[in-house]
Amino acid sequence: MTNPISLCHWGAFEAEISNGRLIATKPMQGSGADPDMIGALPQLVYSDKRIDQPHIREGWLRNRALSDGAMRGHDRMVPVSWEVALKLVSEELDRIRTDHGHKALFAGSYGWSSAGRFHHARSQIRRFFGAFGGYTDQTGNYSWGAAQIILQHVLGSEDAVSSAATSWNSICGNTDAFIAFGGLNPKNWRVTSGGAGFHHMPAHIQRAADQGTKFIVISPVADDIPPGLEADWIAPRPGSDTAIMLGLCHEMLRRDRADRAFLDRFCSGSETLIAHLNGDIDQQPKTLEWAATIADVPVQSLTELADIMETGRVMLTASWSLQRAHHGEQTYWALIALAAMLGQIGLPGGGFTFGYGSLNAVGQSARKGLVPALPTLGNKAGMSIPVARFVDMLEHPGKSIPFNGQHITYPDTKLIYWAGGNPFHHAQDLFRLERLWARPDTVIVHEQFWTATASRADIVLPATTSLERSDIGGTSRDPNVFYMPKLIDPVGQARNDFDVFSELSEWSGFGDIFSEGRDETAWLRHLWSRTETRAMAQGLSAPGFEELIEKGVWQVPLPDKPEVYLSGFRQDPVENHLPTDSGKIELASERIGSFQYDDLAGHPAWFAPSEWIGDAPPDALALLSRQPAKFLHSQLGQTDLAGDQPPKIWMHPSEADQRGFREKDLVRVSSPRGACLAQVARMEQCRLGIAVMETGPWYEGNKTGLDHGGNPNAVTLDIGTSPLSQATAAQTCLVTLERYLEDQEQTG
Ligand SMILES: Nc1nc2c(c(=O)[nH]1)N[C@H]1C(S)=C(S)[C@@H](COP(=O)(O)OP(=O)(O)OC[C@H]3O[C@@H](n4cnc5c(=O)[nH]c(N)nc54)[C@H](O)[C@@H]3O)O[C@H]1N2
Ligand SMILES: Nc1nc2c(c(=O)[nH]1)N[C@H]1C(S)=C(S)[C@@H](COP(=O)(O)OP(=O)(O)OC[C@H]3O[C@@H](n4cnc5c(=O)[nH]c(N)nc54)[C@H](O)[C@@H]3O)O[C@H]1N2
Ligand SMILES: [Mo]
Repeated sequence: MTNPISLCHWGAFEAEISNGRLIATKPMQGSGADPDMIGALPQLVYSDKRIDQPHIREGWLRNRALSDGAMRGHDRMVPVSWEVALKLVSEELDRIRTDHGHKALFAGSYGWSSAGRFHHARSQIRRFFGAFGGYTDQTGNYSWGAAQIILQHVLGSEDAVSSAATSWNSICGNTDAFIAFGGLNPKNWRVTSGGAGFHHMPAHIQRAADQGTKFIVISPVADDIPPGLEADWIAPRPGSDTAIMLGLCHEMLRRDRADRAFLDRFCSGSETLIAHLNGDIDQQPKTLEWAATIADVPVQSLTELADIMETGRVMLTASWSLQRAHHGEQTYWALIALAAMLGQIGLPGGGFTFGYGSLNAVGQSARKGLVPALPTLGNKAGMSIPVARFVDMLEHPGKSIPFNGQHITYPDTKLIYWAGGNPFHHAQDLFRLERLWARPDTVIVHEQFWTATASRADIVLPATTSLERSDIGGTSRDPNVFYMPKLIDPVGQARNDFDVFSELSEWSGFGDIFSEGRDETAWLRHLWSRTETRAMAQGLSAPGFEELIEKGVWQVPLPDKPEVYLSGFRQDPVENHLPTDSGKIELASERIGSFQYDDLAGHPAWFAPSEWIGDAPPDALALLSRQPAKFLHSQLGQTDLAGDQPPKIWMHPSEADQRGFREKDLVRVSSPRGACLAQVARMEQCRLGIAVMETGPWYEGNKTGLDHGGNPNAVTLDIGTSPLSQATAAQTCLVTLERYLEDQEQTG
């Protein structure tokens, strides 16, 4: 018998099951998924961090809402039956709604959850609270929250970061120079939101290189160049990319190589931008010298970059990390401006696309709309806050914040409900989160594992993993849709999030609204019938539900032509005008200008970030907290992939020498927010003035403000990118390092 195939965010896999137990997992043949991450699934599923049954915090069990929230994470967790736990959840939801109203229920529950689109925990919880009558939700995401807003103004939609991409088929053979701000780090291609059948990015890049594309990587760290690829490397200060892009715009104008006809026909606001580039108002022309000083790179390397851009077909890209920083919107706006100057937007292999270096399958070429999604039920409370502002919301109930031209007034949160996310992984400034997490009356978490978040809840309900239930999964970036069969029985007393919410909604009398009378199989069949209809509209014939189960995967036929982002607009900018105010690409935006935000002009501009290495004390380092190589965020952190603890902090050998650190020395990484532990690791190919850590280690903050788990979010800054998008600015962070001497640590 052949082994069953299933899917997770880090790829498709073959599972070996024996006597009802998952024995081993390996990448689906030919998929290119990472064997270490896939191979860790049995360890993950049977980890001793699994939550075996529902638990209630002792203090809450005794005093409920009157208990001391500061004891979260300290009190004993008392095991209880499902019946007791669900009754308490149900009563508490009812109490909060009656006493405080729907907005007091914070259930935005940001997080990646697992692959599998029906059991997707964040969709389930939002559907439940929609049926419940409303809640406070979260808008946007951590990945590209700043891009999402700025692109709506500049291009009329977020497509350029969320779904649209010039495909590799168009790049290969057409692109002369591929310029990657933030690089093309292969570690990021191990993951696709929803899971993908193919991990072919290294092959795409190799094919492009073989067909003559020259790669230029602009990143503080050379491992952002894929191994084996010959690429030019420019290593700027973090946070300076916008200045480089504007400098190059200025240079194209100076050399009379800017495509004025393109600017006139396809863009609005170019005069305003050009006036800024020339320094008409601030008397500072945005020359290459100006940019080189900000970025701390030789001006010669920028001149050479401009030489490369002058001829041939140029593809510009920026990793998502570049907009997860203070003023992150500007980087994306400036990249679009630079592409507009070159005038190749909408041509094969030219223009810009965001995120080739950020996620597997960007530009892979696949048909969209065929992966099912669980429909939500709206939110009658009409309340949603920018995703990364939730700690601020906990601190300042009633405060009004600017957001994309409007104002959002924070609700007074009485209950937090999370399923499918790990805020004690993803939020910035975790010590602040921990202080404010104590405030609400009640915290309820569905989790598979005793994460830092689950350990800090009042009511913890154990959830199944995607291997313990059946589902349908995939991503619109990849041409496969998977049936994900239930491979093993639930571990311990774990239940599906769907079953928990179904039962809660039955008790509260809105079972029909939430589940619509369907069980798992009926839902999968229903969602699949919608896919069949959509497939038909695209002239495709999807397999029937039974056939899908039997086959395990539907290989969707590829689109007929390579995708070229904005080619339709280029062919006919009137008929296919953009949904912006001007119908064109907005190189200046009157609308953004009218918001009159500080530090935000109506056109792309470089602003020094609030913590800026260009103006920092000599012992400071700019901390890049980037995506982990072998985890998915905090997921897999409970397996052997976590390696030696605490996690590493990489820096240039001379930065280590200057501080007297040897390899593997334990150091305290500090900022005004707090500190975390890390092990010194030297990295030759890295610029000065920076330190690099991976996100994902499990937070273990103590009362002295030291996180023994080594989570960089113990030190990151929790501010919005700008009043425009209020997105995470995690990459803007200065730290200092000192050797950690255990006996000097004060306990308290
Ligand atoms: N400093 C810094 N911080 C960052 C970033 C950064 O670059 N730097 N990146 C940010 C980004 S882009 C992101 S996307 C976020 C990621 O933040 P998250 O998405 O919150 O991170 P995950 O670790 O994926 O959390 C998912 C949680 O859901 C649980 N889970 C999985 N499946 C299920 C399920 O079926 N049911 C239930 N109930 N639970 C389930 C997992 O065990 C895990 O604890 O982090 C952000 N934080
Ligand atoms: N293996 C793995 N892959 C993942 C994920 C994961 O958890 N694990 N998470 C996925 C998710 S949710 C997301 S959102 C994407 C995120 O994708 P990205 O945001 O692109 O990923 P990062 O690793 O944070 O950053 C990419 C590179 O940007 C560089 N960089 C950082 N700051 C600067 C800067 O100011 N200037 C320049 N020029 N370069 C800079 C860093 O060297 C880093 O290696 O990754 C996805 N891929
Ligand atoms: Mo993300």
